[in-house]
Amino acid sequence: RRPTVDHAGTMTTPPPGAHKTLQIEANPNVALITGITGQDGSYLAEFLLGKGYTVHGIIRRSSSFNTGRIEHLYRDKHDQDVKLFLHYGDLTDSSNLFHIISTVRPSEVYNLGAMSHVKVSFEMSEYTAEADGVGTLRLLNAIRSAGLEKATRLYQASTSELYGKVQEIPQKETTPFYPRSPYGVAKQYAYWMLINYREAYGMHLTNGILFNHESPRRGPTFVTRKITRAVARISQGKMKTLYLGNLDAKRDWGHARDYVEGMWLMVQRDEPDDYVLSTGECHSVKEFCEVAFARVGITVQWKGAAGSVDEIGVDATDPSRVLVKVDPKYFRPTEVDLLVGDCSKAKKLLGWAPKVTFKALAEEMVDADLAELRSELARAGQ
Ligand code: NDP
Ligand code: GDR
Repeated sequence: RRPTVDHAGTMTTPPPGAHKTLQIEANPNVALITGITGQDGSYLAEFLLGKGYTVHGIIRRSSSFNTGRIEHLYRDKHDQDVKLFLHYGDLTDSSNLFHIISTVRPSEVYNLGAMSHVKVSFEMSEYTAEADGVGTLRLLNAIRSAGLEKATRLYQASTSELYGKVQEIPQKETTPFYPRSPYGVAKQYAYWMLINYREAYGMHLTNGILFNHESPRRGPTFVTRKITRAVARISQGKMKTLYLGNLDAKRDWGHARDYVEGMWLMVQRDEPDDYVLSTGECHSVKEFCEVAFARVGITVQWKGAAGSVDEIGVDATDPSRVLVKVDPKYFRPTEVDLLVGDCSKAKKLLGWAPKVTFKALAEEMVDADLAELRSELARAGQ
């Protein structure tokens, strides 16, 4: 009857015989990743394979290929020494999750699967609650039902969106939450389910409260990638103007590759806990545009009333060339104005620190989009 310290710092000891369940052993060095086809899932799979893990991933059935980000890792299962296995599944399907968990018996689960777009969550609020909120509960219950509650550790992709409306700057593990979207609220449900199951059943469950992290593999509708793809196209004369929403939103942007290492470090700790990962630096959407355009030799100058829908970004050497315009359709019904994290706890306890700077991140993304566009154009004979 191991005593545990709860979220409020109180020591609790379960009563004798409490929650006795059949306990099954997990397969050592076997990880299961939900959301393996996403940005983080692909970097995490690479990282874990590099550490010698056998990696299982859950993929969704789709009418077109959705495994582009992990194609370079995948080998035919008939080959020898295959270490990556994919399973069809979905966080909205309990029996499927139970089947996968009980057959794979992973020692570590990384729950990265989610409807992860904040703006889209206003349009698909119920589905977002199902996948991001209740989906996490389904996964926890699958682990318990499979008898793995003492054997399997789980990482939950929690988010700086939990902080939402600014309560404190910078935001850290103790900052109160005030989510501002159906996505944020669904993730808050998942966050607290983890803490409840940790305290109720002594499970090794960790919330990583990660601030925005990007890469050349970032989905093209998130603002950074939308900007870097447009910058590449504008520089090659394939696009004239980029339409964005709130130019003044401020975010703490890091590199996804750095952040997946932090996820793994959290899971390796003897005791489960919750950690912020961030860079501690905050930049606006406008600043991201400036650095990205500078990479292709264009200086952006902002004109019109700052913060209004009439503000535009023009080419400083040819002001008739409008590079950026505001389209209110990209505004959110409720916005998160400013996020900047304090990751001192992760630095101290995990020895984690971000390596890639804001400028280097934006430049890497522009370079990758330029290279991709050039090869597309070459293929098309242009
Ligand atoms: P992506 O949107 O790139 O990837 C999301 C993944 O989840 C994809 O593999 C997607 O599959 C899968 N998925 C979506 N819905 C379901 C479902 N119902 N069942 C199973 N899988 C599903 O997100 P990121 O890689 O950027 O983020 C990973 C996680 O971290 C997400 O949970 C996100 O909310 C969270 N997060 C992300 C941050 C960031 O800045 N990137 C910051 C903080 C948290 P498919 O490819 O088929 O669409
Ligand atoms: P975010 O990322 O909402 O922080 O969620 P996103 O890149 O979508 O938006 C960042 C900020 O940019 C503003 N913005 C725009 N955003 C988009 N997508 N498109 C635009 O045209 C645009 N113009 C301005 C937004 O209003 C916002 O303020 C990401 C996701 O990865 C979540 O899953 C994750 O939890 C959080 O980061 C941390």
